Amino acid sequence: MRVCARKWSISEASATSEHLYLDRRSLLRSLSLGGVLAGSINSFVRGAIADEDVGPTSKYYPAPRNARYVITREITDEGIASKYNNFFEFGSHKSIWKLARKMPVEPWTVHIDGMVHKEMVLDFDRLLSKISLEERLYRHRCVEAWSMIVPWSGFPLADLVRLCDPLGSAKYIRMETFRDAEFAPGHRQSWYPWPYVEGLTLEEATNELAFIATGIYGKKMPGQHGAPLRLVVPWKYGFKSIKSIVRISFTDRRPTSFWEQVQGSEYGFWANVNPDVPHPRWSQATERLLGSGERIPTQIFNGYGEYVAHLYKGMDGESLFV
Ligand SMILES: Nc1nc2c(c(=O)[nH]1)N[C@H]1C(S)=C(S)[C@@H](COP(=O)(O)O)O[C@H]1N2
Ligand SMILES: [Mo]
Repeated sequence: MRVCARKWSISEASATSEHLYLDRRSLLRSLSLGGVLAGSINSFVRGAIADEDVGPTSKYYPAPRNARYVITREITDEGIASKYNNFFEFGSHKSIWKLARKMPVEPWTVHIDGMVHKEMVLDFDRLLSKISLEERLYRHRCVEAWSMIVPWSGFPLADLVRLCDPLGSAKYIRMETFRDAEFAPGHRQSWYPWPYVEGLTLEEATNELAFIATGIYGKKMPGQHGAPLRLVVPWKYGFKSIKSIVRISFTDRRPTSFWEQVQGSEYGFWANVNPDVPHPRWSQATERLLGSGERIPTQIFNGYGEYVAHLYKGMDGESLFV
């Protein structure tokens, strides 16, 4: 096991002290999850890497499957999904798993700031010890026209938003990935606007589909999939589902996401899946299923229109599908 206790750096100095803050009572109040939040704060071995089936959080998996989010098509083979990844911090090729799976993830903290009643630094392990996880089967559609069907474990983003206690005037949530040029070679590619940033409206973030995944395939999240916690917004192109989150900010200004800054005409803020709106350089009408390689029709909102189409009513002036 790799022994490494350093913390990931975040892009700006935080106004909050380094003291790890998580108020149990306010968490229990703000998360209406019922009486399941037992368990004590664990002591743990520092320096565990993400993909080992050991460490303080591995005991939470597998989580019970939520029957509301089941898909009839076959689940993508784990060995394939875990070796074909986008995680530009580790390089722009699809084999970043070899390096990313070794990323150190303990300790891991998430800074909560911006338009909130109280800024906080959440300790990931403590957070998990107080939340009940569930498993959801979701489709995932990359803007590059490949797709997969995977079982994520985690909890609704809406629960985390409630815990963060944003001001009534906040309109957007902005999320940021770690920065570490030593461990993640992509961060040395200075032409990219690091750190990776993504954003949603608060309405999107509190939609029932928006999910914080902490595991996949019934195990805790391996590094290449965005350990220890990543966003999953299955009705949008995959790049919106930001990995390895270290900061969550609330704001009244629409955040500029990483890919929007790189090439806004090809990767916009909304990025909702739509087979009828081609990418400027390729069609989005069909997708290649990882594993079988089968080509299948792409669906509007990636098949999740009944959950999310109402979010975009009356917004015809916006580029909702780029
Ligand atoms: N921080 C970060 N998050 C990211 C990316 C990335 O490069 N960096 N790639 C995105 C893209 S393009 C896709 S398709 C998905 C891929 O998730 P997976 O590798 O777990 O399948 O992660 C998204 N989240
Ligand atoms: Mo993607």
